[in-house]
Amino acid sequence: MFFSTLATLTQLALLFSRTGVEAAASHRRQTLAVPATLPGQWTSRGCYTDSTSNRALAGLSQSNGAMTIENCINFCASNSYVYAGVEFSKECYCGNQLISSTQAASTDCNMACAGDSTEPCGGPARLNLFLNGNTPPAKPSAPSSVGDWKSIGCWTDAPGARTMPFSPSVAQPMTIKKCTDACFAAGYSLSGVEFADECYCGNEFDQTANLDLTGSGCNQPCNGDPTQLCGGANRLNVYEYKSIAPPKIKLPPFSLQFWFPQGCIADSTSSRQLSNLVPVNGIFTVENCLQACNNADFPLAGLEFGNQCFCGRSLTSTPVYTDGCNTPCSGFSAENCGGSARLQVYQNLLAAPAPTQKSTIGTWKSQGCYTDNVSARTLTKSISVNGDMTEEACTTACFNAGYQYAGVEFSKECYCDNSIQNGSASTTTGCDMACTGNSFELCGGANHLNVFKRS
Ligand SMILES: *[C@@H]1O[C@H](CO)[C@@H](O)[C@H](O)[C@H]1NC(C)=O
Ligand SMILES: CC(=O)N[C@H]1CO[C@H](CO)[C@@H](O)[C@@H]1O
Repeated sequence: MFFSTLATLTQLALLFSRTGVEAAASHRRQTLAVPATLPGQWTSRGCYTDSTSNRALAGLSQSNGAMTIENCINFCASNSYVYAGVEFSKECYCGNQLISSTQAASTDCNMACAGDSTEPCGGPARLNLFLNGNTPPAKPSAPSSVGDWKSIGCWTDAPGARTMPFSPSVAQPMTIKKCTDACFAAGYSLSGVEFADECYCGNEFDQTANLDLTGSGCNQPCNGDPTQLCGGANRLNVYEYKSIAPPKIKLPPFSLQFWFPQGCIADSTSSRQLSNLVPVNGIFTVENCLQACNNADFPLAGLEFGNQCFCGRSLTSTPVYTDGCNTPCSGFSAENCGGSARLQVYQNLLAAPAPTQKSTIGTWKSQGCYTDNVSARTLTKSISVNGDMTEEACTTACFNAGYQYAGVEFSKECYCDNSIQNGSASTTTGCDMACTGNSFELCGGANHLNVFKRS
């Protein structure tokens, strides 16, 4: 039984392989030729590459069992296209530009037309291309506005995570206006056209969306208006309705709800107000910078120059509030991300920033944290200050009293001297109390001093 089955299978395999050989042979015998006479002024341009994910001819198309070169040319001509292309036996594509396509070997276009077995109708991912003799019109572009909608650029999209959630029903062929009209009617303030004939609407973008900065992915003319761009493969030309507040990206997650703006302050490249420059995941927006600082457990975030995200536990110097935080975020132009030498600061009001010792206060330089001992003081002159204690208040009091050293202790004490006394040692622990007068500043701890020395 086993052997007879095997024998049968072997015979079948031989039979199939012989059939395959004969089919290939008959295929070779078949001579495919472009008709000598084509409709109107149309001429054959040869065999060209195509791709299912980015069509070489992005206008109208059709596919049917009666496809011939003449049928395709007549279809494209009646729809005012300059290019026609037949592919994979029965497909016909029209367009006014050849997109990301190059000439291929003529032997690649070796499939007979479904409607005429003597004519070549391209091949897999190969077009027989025809031109009507006219100069192709100017390349399509994205108009800066369409009615009350203005262009906000070319954005990425993905089938698994749509940049905009709603796909309205729009009568083909697609134009930008048909899509903005459909989005307006459905109550949305953002409208995007994709892949020549798709329309999407939303009020905010998904967080996975990215601005295609070069715009090169938005390269397909609308199938209903060859002068306009309608996105591309996984690319949207997006329009925003003018009279509605700027679009926002998807609402920030719960973890960002306690972050609040703290104003615009002057910053400088030589002395950063927030010392940690961090990378941002996804597009560069305010929200994604806050998220980066939040994830790293920083209570302060600052945006600068449109594309820099800084995090910190405290500002390095007293902030000077100013204007100039008006540079659009590089990832999302509807939001501002600081400016040139301008830091737009946000704070997580739930996370109390850890206080730190200033590195300098005028001519005073930080000496770090020292141990102290009530019966053998590190700095032996106790001094009182006006108002609540801060590092500045103590250094000022010691300066006025003529001392070279100043130290703050136990959140509210100030000591001065001209040198470190009684063999006190520098330490990295024990200075952990904020000053009573400034919660961002360290004022020593129990039996520990933050020491400054004047130069
Ligand atoms: C503090 O100073 C006194 C006097 O020198 C000394 O006896 C004592 O051990 C010191 N205490 C500490 C914790 O160093
Ligand atoms: C306990 C002790 O040694 N105290 C000394 C700390 O330093 C001051 C100033 O040098 C001395 O006067 C104390 O005797």
